[in-house]
Amino acid sequence: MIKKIEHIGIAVKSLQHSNELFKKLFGKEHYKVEAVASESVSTSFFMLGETKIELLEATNSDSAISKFIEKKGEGIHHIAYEVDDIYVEMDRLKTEGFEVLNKEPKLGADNKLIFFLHPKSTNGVLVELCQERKD
Ligand code: CMX
Repeated sequence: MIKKIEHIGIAVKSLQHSNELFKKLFGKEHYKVEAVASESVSTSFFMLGETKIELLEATNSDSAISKFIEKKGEGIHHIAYEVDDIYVEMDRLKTEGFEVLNKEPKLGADNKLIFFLHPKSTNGVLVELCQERKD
């Protein structure tokens, strides 16, 4: 079951610059910075009520974030939905005909197991499904 929007990911050119910008916008600091080597990104998180905003900066030119910014510029990159059982949701969404981009859920930022749906199968919006790691 999909429970709620867990976070919205925003692609930025400079985490340092955007941390300052979003600090002014939200009136509060980001609560953490985390590098995700497997995704070639550096991230920072702001908490807004129950929803997080994740800023993503590419750490190399092969990163999905580099390619996205090159093509579309900075902006909303994905919406992440929290699920209660990531393996059940992966099977369900495959069966429903969505294009699942990962063979298995993988480790993402913020201690989450994650997988993605191709934006071509979700009306042009990259969808991340995530679940808190339990171990
Ligand atoms: N949102 C909407 N559309 C997107 C997109 C995004 N974030 N990224 C790419 N696209 C579009 C492109 O504009 C292109 O559209 P057109 O064909 O109309 O020009 C199309 O998707 C390209 O698709 P593709 O050739 O299959 O693939 P790309 O090499 O551009 O990669 C994607 C796109 C989504 C498959 C790839 O970025 C991916 O696997 N993403 C999942 C992993 C990820 O995004 N990691 C970074 C975040 C990690 C984190 O949150 O920690």
